[in-house]
Amino acid sequence: MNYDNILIETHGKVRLVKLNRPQALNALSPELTRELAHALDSFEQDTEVHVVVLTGNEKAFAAGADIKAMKDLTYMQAYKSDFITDTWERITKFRKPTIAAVSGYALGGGCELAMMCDFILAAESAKFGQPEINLGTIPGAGGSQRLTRFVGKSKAMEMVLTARMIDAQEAERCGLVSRVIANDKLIEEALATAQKIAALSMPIVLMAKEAVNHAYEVSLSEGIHFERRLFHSTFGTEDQKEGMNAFIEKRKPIFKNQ
Ligand code: DAK
Repeated sequence: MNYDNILIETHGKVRLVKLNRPQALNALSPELTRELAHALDSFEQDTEVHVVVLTGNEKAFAAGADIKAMKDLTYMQAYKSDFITDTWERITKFRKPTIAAVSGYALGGGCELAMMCDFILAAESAKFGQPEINLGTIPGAGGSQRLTRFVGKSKAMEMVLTARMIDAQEAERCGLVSRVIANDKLIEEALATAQKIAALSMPIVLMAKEAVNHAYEVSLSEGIHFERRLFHSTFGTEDQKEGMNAFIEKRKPIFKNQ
């Protein structure tokens, strides 16, 4: 498939995916989300790919779903086609780590897409918001649910009800982003972070991601039980033996992803 709306760069085992509709502040059109889903499918199959970094440009990560593409939808069209659900949800099922590197606007579906990644690194210029209420609609890709889990009810409610945007510093304070990075260092730092993960044991990284994600779905005791079982299973891997032996022998581990 040829991609017209995303750009892909290869950095060793890391793929940098750039949303690329600058003329529309990277508004997430159905074509763009289809291309993104297709690229994720191919990365999932490719054992050479360990981590994906998703980014936009300096002005916008993404200013939301494409309003021009959806404004005339009828209820029946949206409901019967389950409007763009499958392509949007692809990233939530992606097993390998994903990092959102956000500069500029991450609004509506843009904020939701960033939240679907495993963590968010924000440039100082980043602005997050769920402004759908201004358009006469509400968040449709999980914003009301994921934002509330990230930042708590009060701030999520204020953002969803008033469309107020928060800047990178506020987003870091309330736990929406893991770190704020100087504007000109964002991609460098996101790639360095991704490379660090890519150098680890892939199956163990997948288990760690699965364990953290489980915390969102189940009770604490069930989550801890799940984590314990995964932890025990790491002792069945060659990479656990290599990691612990390398520590004792004061050398760098050589993981074989086995
Ligand atoms: N859609 C389409 N075009 C957009 C856009 C968007 N979301 N945001 C910006 N653009 C376009 C503008 O129309 C303009 O195009 P031209 O007029 O030049 O042709 C160009 O990008 C530059 O935008 P501005 O001229 O407005 O730039 P400013 O710097 O003045 O303002 C802004 C930047 C980000 C404050 C402003 O563009 C803005 O407010 N944009 C809209 C933000 C917004 O309301 N976002 C939420 C959209 S609703 C779902 C999945 C997802 C969703 C729903 C369901 N399912 C899985 C079911 C998501 C819904 C949404 O995101």
